[in-house]
Amino acid sequence: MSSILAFDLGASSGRALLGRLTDGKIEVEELHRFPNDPVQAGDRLYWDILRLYHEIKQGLLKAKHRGIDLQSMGIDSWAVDFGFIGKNGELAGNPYHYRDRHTEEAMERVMAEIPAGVIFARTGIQFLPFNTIYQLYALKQAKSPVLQEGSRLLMIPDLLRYFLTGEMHNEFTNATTTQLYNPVTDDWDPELLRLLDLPRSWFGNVLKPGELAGRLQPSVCEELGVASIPVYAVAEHDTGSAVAAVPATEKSFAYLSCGTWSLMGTEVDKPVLHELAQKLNFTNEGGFGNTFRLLKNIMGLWILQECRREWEREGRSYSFPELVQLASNAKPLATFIDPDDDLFLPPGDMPARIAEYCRRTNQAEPDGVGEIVRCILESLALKYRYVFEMTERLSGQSFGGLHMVGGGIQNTLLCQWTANAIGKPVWAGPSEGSAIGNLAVQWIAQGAFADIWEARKAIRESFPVETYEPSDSELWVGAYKRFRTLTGLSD
Ligand code: ADP
Ligand code: LRH
Repeated sequence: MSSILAFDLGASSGRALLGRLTDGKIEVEELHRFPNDPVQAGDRLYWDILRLYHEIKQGLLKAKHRGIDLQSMGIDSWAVDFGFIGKNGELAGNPYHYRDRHTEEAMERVMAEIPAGVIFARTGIQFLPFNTIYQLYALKQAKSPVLQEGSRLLMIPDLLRYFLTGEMHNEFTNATTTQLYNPVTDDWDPELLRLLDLPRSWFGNVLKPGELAGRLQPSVCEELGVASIPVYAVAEHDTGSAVAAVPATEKSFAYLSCGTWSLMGTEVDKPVLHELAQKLNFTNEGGFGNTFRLLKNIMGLWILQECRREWEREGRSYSFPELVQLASNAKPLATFIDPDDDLFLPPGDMPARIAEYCRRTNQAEPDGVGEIVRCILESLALKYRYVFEMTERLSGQSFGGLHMVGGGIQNTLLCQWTANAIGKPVWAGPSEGSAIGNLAVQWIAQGAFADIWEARKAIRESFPVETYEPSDSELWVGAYKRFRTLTGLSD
């Protein structure tokens, strides 16, 4: 029996999942879970990177205390963020959170220097204001001291792996999210680096998911009193790991990775680089086995997380199940927001911003917690329909339903409303998609599964998948028309 460990760091929490494989059946156990709260210090919003590293060590210690003989481990996390390792081998500065305001206007400025069409043709990546490319531009403009000759840029899992192994590598799936990686030449794009005056030496060799990235270094083994275990590069972008874990049977399928973000799309063999993909602002993020995720970011449950944080600040604490219960009692299909309006990207008072959006669009403001939560969840479900249709249009496929994975599937109302909105079944599971995809890639690397399809079959047979059949079709078709008009979303 092989025991391996997956660390999955989401924007709201992190966990260490122990995976065991017996006769093709996967069992998982959550060894460790920890919050991932960003830290505001002065004007800046940071990740608490050393705390995250500490939590990874805690996970390893818990495995040791349980007497588990680990064969390997892997780390995945949210994308686009990074740290620099200076010439002295130390972390230079503390990584910024992608929601920090330092990138304000950076995307527009870069696009004034390099046409958007050139950037898209060279990377296939959607235009999000916090992509690594714009963060680097903003740091350069600010003459940040972290940018130095001879430094190395490491994405978040690259950085944590470096602390563990002492080896510096960039991993493919996360590298693509920088919007500086060319999926056709399969390398950092020299032209974009030249145009932005970013030294090639900052960017290292790129490992594909499934390649060995090193072993726990002696100092770490000594500190923790553990044996040196192999550390694999997995699909280190959490969305890449989540999609690897989709328990699909069909080659072409639609998915929604539902957590802090909602990521909806399909898996393709080659990046889709034509004009319509750029116009619809779809992305082609690198995946396991040289696949690409043709998908679009939707703001997701972040808006609900921020409402919850705001209510907590006011002294009202609600669990997610309580919020879902309150929403289920509120008036249906009353008010809508476009979750992807710029208003909702930065942290802050989301209930007030939802009210502002409603005033702007001549709608009555939702009154009370239940109505606000209902507005968020129904608007998400309707936005899912919009992106589902765009995914079908772009890929030329018609999907029989939607696979949902991620922590958000514990919200059964959202799953049901998503089925209602798209008018097709939703298959929900597993909820720990990213961590399970992380485990699957380690097992493929070790030969325990022949390929991703064998791994997906094992996932299908090892974890429950809940089916939600669509209902109330007429109501939702009417609501979708209103939603499209109110939000101004065009074809
Ligand atoms: P991330 O990995 O991005 O941090 P997760 O995949 O862990 O996010 O999903 C977190 C989201 O899942 C929360 O924002 C919340 O909306 C939802 N969620 C978690 N637990 C529950 C629950 N018990 N009931 C309903 N929703 C839940
Ligand atoms: C989801 C995610 C998403 C990125 C965002 C920064 O956790 O990795 O795929 O766009 O975080």
